Amino acid sequence: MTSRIASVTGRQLWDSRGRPTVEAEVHLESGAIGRSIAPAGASRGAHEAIDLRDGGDVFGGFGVNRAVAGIGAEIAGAITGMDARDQAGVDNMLCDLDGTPNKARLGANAIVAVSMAVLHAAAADAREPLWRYLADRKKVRVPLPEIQIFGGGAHAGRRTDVQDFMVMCPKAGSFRRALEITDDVYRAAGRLMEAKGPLSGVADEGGWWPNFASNEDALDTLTRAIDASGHRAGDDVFISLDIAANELGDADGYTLALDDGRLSGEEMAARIIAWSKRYPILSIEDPAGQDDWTTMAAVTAAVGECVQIIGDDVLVTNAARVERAAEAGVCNAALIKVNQVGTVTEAKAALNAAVARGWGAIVSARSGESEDVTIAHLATGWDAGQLKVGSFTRSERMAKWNEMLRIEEAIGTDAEFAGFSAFAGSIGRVNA
Ligand code: 2PG
Ligand code: MG
Repeated sequence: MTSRIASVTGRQLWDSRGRPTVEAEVHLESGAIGRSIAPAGASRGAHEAIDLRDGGDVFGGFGVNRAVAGIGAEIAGAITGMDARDQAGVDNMLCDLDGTPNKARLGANAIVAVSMAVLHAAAADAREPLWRYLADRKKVRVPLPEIQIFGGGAHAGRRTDVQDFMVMCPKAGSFRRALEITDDVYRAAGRLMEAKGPLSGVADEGGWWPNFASNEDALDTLTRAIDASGHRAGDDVFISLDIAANELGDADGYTLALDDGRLSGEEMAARIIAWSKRYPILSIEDPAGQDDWTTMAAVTAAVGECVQIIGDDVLVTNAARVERAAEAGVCNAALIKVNQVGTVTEAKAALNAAVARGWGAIVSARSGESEDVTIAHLATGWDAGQLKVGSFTRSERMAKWNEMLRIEEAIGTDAEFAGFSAFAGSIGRVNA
């Protein structure tokens, strides 16, 4: 009875956008089993690891037959017999086997599914829930959620330029209470949207479809929704934005199609800084394109003492990029998406690099998701402090929030909600 890997298989499943995705299943000699499903992004950075898709006409080119075949053949051949508890050893083997800098040959979708399945198998072998296996007896906090109310950008036919309009409730005291408050805001926002005109359903991550005249109209409506929900904007509920500016341009300029067209990097920084002063904003992700570190650093220099500035496409969960970005004062928090880099070990290294710099860290879902709840366990077990999953509807999102409720319950009376402690430097203190 050992924790050695006995078999590795892959299969094609379907994700929340109805596209094929990869599931990996790992069996250990002890009988323990681990399974995990690869997520998929829509607003992707150029420096991300690359999924292997079949191309052609079938399933819009999104087929994963080649990725699945690679798991059952090459990957299984390489890691069968390895100890599942040696996550770094397995992940290094996966990287070496792939042999490309961006996982393009075997596919980040295949590699991430296998890497996470091995982790699940190791936790099952230790007879521990994954979060506790990762915490390794250290005390961990229950992460602060950021939850989408309106979804725009690449997730909603670009109806707004800004991609995610979210809320954070750092004073909630518990994860359970943060969800209750968010539900109040989500429903109040729905009523305001209905009053504006016909409600047009929801975007890719389940947030309300954004029928707005301008990006500021969305910010005004969200602020009003918070107040209408019976909570206080800028006190117990704050706004968090993912600008996903990589989709809007680069150092040569940005296009805010809903507002006034073309902005230079300097004008973009000025616009974001003005928003952060005018609205109860606590966190802003990717206010500039992936290689426009000048604009990003300008925003961080101006408001980084009181607003969290998160790097997503800018950092792509890459420890080396986190180090370089920290040197350049580009942001003060890192978004951590395992599939952006490809393996659990590399994602943890990026998180460690962020934490070592005193940054905030947010474990995040992708816009294409599934019932897989691994990220709830990573956010808790790694003590990241924050978790981003998408909106407060749709089961691929609710599965993660619900798993967090189970984890909070399992931690019991010991559970410490991260709240304002999740933020870098003075941000928590200034806003508390
Ligand atoms: C992001 C994510 C989640 P995607 O930009 O942070 O909202 O989107 O998975 O499409 O990259
Ligand atoms: Mg993002």
